[in-house]
Amino acid sequence: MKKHSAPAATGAVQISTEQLKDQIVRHLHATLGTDVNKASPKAWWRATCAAINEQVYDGLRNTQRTHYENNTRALHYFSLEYLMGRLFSNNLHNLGLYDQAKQALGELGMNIADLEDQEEDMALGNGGLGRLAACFIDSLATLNYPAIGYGIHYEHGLFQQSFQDGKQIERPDSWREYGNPWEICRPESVQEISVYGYVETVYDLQGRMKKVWHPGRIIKGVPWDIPVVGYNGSSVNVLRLWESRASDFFNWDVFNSGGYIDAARENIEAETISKVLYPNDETDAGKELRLIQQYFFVSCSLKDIIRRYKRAHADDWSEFAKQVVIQLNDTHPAVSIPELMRILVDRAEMQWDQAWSICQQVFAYTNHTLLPEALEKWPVRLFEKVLPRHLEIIYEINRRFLLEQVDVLWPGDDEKKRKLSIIEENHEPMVRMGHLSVVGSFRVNGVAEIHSKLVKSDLFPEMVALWPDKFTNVTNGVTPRRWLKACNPKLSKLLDNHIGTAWPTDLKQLSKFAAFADDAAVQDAFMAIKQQNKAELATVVKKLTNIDIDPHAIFDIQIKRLHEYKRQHLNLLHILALYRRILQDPNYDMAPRVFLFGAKAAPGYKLAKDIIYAINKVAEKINHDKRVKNRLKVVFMPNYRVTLAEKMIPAADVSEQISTAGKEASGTGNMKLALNGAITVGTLDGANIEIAEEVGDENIAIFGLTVDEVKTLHVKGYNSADYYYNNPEIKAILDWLETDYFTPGKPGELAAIKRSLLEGGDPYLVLADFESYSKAHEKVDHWYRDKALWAKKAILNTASVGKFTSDRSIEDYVSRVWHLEKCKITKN
Ligand code: GPK
Repeated sequence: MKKHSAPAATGAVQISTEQLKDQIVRHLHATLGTDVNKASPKAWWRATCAAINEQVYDGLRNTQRTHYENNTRALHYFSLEYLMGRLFSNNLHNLGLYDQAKQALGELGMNIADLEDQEEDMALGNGGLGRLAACFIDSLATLNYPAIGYGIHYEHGLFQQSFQDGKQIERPDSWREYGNPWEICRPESVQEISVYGYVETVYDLQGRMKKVWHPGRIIKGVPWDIPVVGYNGSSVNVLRLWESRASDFFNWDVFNSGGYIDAARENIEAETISKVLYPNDETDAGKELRLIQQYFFVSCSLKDIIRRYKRAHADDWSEFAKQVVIQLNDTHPAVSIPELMRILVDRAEMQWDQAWSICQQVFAYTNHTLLPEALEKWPVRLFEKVLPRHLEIIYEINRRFLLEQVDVLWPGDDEKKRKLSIIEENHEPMVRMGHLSVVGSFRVNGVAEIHSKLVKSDLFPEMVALWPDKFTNVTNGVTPRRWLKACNPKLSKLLDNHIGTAWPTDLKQLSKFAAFADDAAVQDAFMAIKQQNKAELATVVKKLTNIDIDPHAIFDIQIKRLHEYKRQHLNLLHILALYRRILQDPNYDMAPRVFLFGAKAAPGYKLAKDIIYAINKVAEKINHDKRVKNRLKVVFMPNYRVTLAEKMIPAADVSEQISTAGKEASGTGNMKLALNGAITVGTLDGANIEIAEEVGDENIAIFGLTVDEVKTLHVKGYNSADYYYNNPEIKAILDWLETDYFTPGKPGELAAIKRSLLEGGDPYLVLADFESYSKAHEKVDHWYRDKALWAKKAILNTASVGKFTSDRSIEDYVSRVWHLEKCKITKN
């Protein structure tokens, strides 16, 4: 076996363990006002963060100076969500200081893992879209691209989930109640933004018409900067998050009694804007506060960008589109398009055409879903109330679009105009944010090959006819620093020893590991690591749920938001089928399996909550049934989040990626699990298709209808009842759910699932895919019984998924969309 030396962190920070110890102790004294002999774990954690920050801030200063000196073009990522998780171990790994910090803390009598557990997750996102943003800013910094992430500094991130008698309970997440060591408040860069009010038409001395917006409310945006440390101490970029406050302009100085109380009320209203993240994933909340959130952060961010631009260019706008590119992470920040138009036309007094040309060179839009309920639309009425001037600008954008584009290609075709109009003319007129985003952007991308195809064919076919070159694909990716190196240190060491240490920034190197797929010693080492990771997860499971699971069983994991289209209930039906087979045949032969779930349901999503409840109730029954003889266990992990994902993913044998074909835009959990050696049971949907291409058909268990078959079935007319009446197993399971078998004394409590699949018409084709899914699992069961075969497949999964690094996604964006130059950071 070839041995490689330990990772030599090239650009990494140089500091001795002794110096690191001194820094930690110094911060314990000088920053925390405590001492080694009485400091709490929290104080130790904070002191260590402060010591880490000394290195981080060096990098931050160097990066900002270098970018400024080189007058670099920069990417501005606009996202309502950043699902960052913890930063402690991430920052240490990226600085190349993890092992050293572990050593230093050890010598000080502290265990680094205990300190890591002091940190709250920074959960400023719902799921895939928010975590993608976090992976992207890691890759941007690692690849030395000038970039800044803009978003909202939510006081409360995604709710904390617990179960009470199996039902989801939500509690507020107060991640920074006692401060957050990773953020820097920048009062010198405060912005003020306006909402509400009315628009006045005035004429200047030359008789030119001008629109003047008289806002009803002014709100202050306070920026908080989170340094984003690139791997190997390359760039340190910034995530800038805006917190809303009442403007100073209003009112604490109104000191008569009535005024004072009114001022306090306005204060509260202003601060409400950044109070809480909307917990809906892929549903349009349609609430006034949400629109204000979107506008608030977009307006603050654009003003921030323009302030920075003007430092170098004053009022000369000719370089703006060369310096600035803005990526819209879904339509959530799409109000930036009329906002930039307003700034250019109303404020900078630019001609419309020139302003529009700038906009169309600056914005690019990523679509993350085709689900109709996720496509944002705002009632015109609401827009008019909150952003009256922006509505006028949208009307003008639309008027010109319909006249100069649509009517030119389809003269006199009112049907086309109706379909393409940014304004949906229905009973209640709506602003279509997807249409606005496509019209206002120079590039539009989907997030996996199939999804990008469907964006073109099903969502915006006429827009493709108008602008064929506007549309492209960038398949998602995940950062291998967090999702392999940091979360799976044992596997990382094994890889270092066999393929060298370059893989964290050159993930295609993993393919070299395929050469060891048949090597018995490597197979043993690989499976021994999986076994240890499973044992560690079993301890976590015991602590969180008090359920005992056997680390020798297959760990079969489905972790993602709870959604009908993701079909956790298909997984549940299969579990019920296995349980029933065991009850019917006490000798039913199956490799022991533990089914693990992690998922939050949007608080208002009734059926999603019903599914959580059903899984919990079925779990209770199965886990206590002696007849099962430990062949089957079911665990629903509470409060699934990034930190839990980091413990579950390295322990997974099987990865459940079972969405109805055509519904999952890409998925990114699928990538993380395969990277850590899990075998995918999946449909030909989203990035699963590309994973199958990479790992080969014999190393993945594909099942179910394809996108084309789904379409055909819907056209033909799908009748779920046929499957219920024709498949006795399906019938028995669904009928079972109606009894009180799983909810003693309370029959019917789990019946909503059956109803949705029968009366509800089974819109996600659960019953149609059930049999094929069950077969795929039988195949997996057989594979697992052959230890060498399984090890080989697992190794080949890890070795084959180098494509799915977010570094590759970023390089694709750079060449297809952003056209940035790398900027090597110089030290001074
Ligand atoms: C898509 F539209 C949305 C949304 O509101 N939230 C969200 O997390 C996900 N997504 C897709 O569902 C995933 O398939 C995809 O991998 C992820 O975005 C990142 O692109």
